[in-house]
Amino acid sequence: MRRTLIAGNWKMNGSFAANRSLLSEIVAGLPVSSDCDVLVCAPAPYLTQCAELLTASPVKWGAQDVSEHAQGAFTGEVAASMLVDCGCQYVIVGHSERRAYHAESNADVARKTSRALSESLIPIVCVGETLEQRESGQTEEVVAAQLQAVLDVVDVAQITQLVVAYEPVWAIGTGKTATPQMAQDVHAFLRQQIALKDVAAAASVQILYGGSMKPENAKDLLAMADIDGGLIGGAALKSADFLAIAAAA
Ligand code: 3PY
Repeated sequence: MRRTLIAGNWKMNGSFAANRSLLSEIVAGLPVSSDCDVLVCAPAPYLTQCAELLTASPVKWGAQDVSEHAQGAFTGEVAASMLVDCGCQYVIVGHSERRAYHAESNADVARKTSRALSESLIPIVCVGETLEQRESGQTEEVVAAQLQAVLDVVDVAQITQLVVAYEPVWAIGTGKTATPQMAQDVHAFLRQQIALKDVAAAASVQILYGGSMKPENAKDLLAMADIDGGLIGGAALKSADFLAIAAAA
């Protein structure tokens, strides 16, 4: 049985003051559920604040990106070991905004995934197609290539330490959401792709849906057989919305 993961992706939002309010409201309002994990992925400068405010709570924290390099002369980069130092357990890799605005390729995402795993950080590997790709019938081809690049660099034991997030690019920050069935179809396809490498690992990998998940659609999305949680953008910045999504899980 797979646990549900409700993960907030704060993107480049927040301040010490705003985070303090948001996190204290989340901690105070968290539903008591033993099969749902709650995670916030904060901008790097706030990870130590997350450690300070969340250590005594069940809420986990993680980062939004990681360097593929271990350490050294890489100005501006943040190493996986540094994220671990800040208490992170997870890191998002290959979000479509990084693929689009920072030209991250499937190979880059695979190297970041390997680096995260080598430091025992759980990578949340994002895959997803653009509107143009969906409309031209390329969804499966695109997400399969994105996923395969990662599967090629991990061994079977490591697959079970991955989280995959299906985030259709056309549903990110647009308010549009995939219908539960559209999302389920892609999640089932991704799980089949993993099963080609290892059936048992495929059954245990968490696959999250991301892309305008909000309180109004969370229950129906999370009810689908292969949707094991959400990677939540805008709604993760409002405690009431984030808590409502966690309660729907
Ligand atoms: C969104 O929901 O907009 C996201 O990009 C979540 O990662």
